[in-house]
This record gives sequence, C-alpha cells and structure tokens, in this order.
Amino acid sequence: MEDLLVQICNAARKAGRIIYSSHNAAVHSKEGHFNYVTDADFKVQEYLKKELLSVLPSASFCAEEQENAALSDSYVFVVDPIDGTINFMRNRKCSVVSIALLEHKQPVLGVIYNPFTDEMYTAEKGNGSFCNGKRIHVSSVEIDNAIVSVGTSPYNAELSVKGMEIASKFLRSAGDLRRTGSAAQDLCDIASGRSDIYYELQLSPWDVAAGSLIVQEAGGVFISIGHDKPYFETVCGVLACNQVCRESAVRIMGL
Ligand code: LIP
Repeated sequence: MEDLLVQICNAARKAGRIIYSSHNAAVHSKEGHFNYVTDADFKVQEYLKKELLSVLPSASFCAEEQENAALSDSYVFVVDPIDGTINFMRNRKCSVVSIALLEHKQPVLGVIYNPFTDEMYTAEKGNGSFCNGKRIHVSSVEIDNAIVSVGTSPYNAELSVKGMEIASKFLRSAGDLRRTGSAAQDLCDIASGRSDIYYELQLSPWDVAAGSLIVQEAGGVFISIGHDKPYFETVCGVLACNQVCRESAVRIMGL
C-alpha cells in the first residue's frame, strides 16, 4: 500500500499543478443555486482518471464531474478534482484535490493536496495521518474555545436555514466560526488541529471520502449523519471533530 500511496500522491501533486496553472478557466452552471464547474475541473478529473487507473487497473473510478455507478465492494477511487471550485473561480487560493481509495465501501487510503499551500495530507487505514510526511493529530481544545468550521449548503435553501440555526447554537457555545468553502480542506484542518469541529448538512462522497480517513487516523471523530458508520454511497450530512468536543457537538446538532 505504501508504494500505491506514493503514486497517488504524485498524481495529486501533478493535478495540483494543473489547478495552480489554470487561469480564467471557462465556467459552466450546474443544477441548483451557486453550483458551478470549470474546464479545469474536467481537465484535472480526466488526468486523474487516466493516471489512477494506470496505477491500479483493477479499480473503478467515481468522481464529481461524471455519471457514476453504485459503489462496489472492490477497489474504487473516489475523487473530487477540485474541491472548492467556487474558491478556484474567484482566485481565493483555497481549493484542493481529494483522492480516496475505497475497499468494501470504506476508505483505505486518503490523499488531499492543496497546491496553494503545498500541503499534502495523507492517511492509510491503521497507519495514522500526515501532512507533508509529518504526523498530525486532532486538537484537544474544549467546546468553549473551539473553532467551528461551518458548511452553508448554498445550493439548498432549506439546509442553508437549518445550517445557520446550528451555526448560531455553536456561536453561543464555542469560540468562533469559520467558512472555507472546501469540505476536504475543512476535514484536513480538523485532522491537523487547526480547527476543532466541522459540520455540513449535505455533502457528496467525493467531498469527504479522503478527509474522513485523514480525520479518523488523526484521532478524530467522523460521523455520517443518520448512519452508524461512515457512509459514501450518496449525499449525506457530516460532523467531524476532536474527541473532547464530541459530546457537545452531537448535542448541539441534535444527533
Ligand atoms: C464544495 C464543498 C463545500 C460545499 C460547497 C461545494 P465543490 O465542493 O467542498 O464544503 O459547501 O457547496 O459542495 O463543489 O467545490 O467540489
């Protein structure tokens, strides 16, 4: 698995270079409010599909900007070519490549690369989480000083309202809020201890599959809302946090 992880990291870094060098990529609307894709998303996805399937030909490939078959129990790459697409469109320099390898519908490898910070987050099931080869771990910050990263679900008015109600509850109990616009980056921030709680009420498997493993291998909590274990077959709400804030975060979210 170690050699496979190295090859996936190499692919992620090359994909990051495509993102970093793609300026003024054409933008296309998708279904729903504030939901877009760029030609850079398609270019990165096409590159990763070819590269990853050359590394592991027996695997299948699931990604944001294509039609996907149901997850099988064999190896599946679950890929978000640019997580934080709108950040990319607006040159906000907070977009990442997210690559997970699933077996039996659960991540066994996770790689998230931010080309703007040159940070490569990795995790292999059972072997811990790393950023640029250095071991990372969730924080031990308690709820009253916690930084809570908020997912606002801009494409779904009902979820946006509910998400803001939850944000208001956290603001009364925690330290402060943050909004990055990239779920995968939010999960890396939890894993590295830069923030302490992250929630979003509807995310796709490619937004969270890699980050879920990176959080858990960093000693953190990853909850697929409404499921008894991490769930990656369709959209799902997510709560991720350190162990110290778990009880409070679950209570505030009414889980
Ligand atoms: C994004 C997520 C973000 C969410 C956005 C969008 P994308 O993924 O990372 O957390 O709030 O609505 O879904 O579309 O940039 O890959």
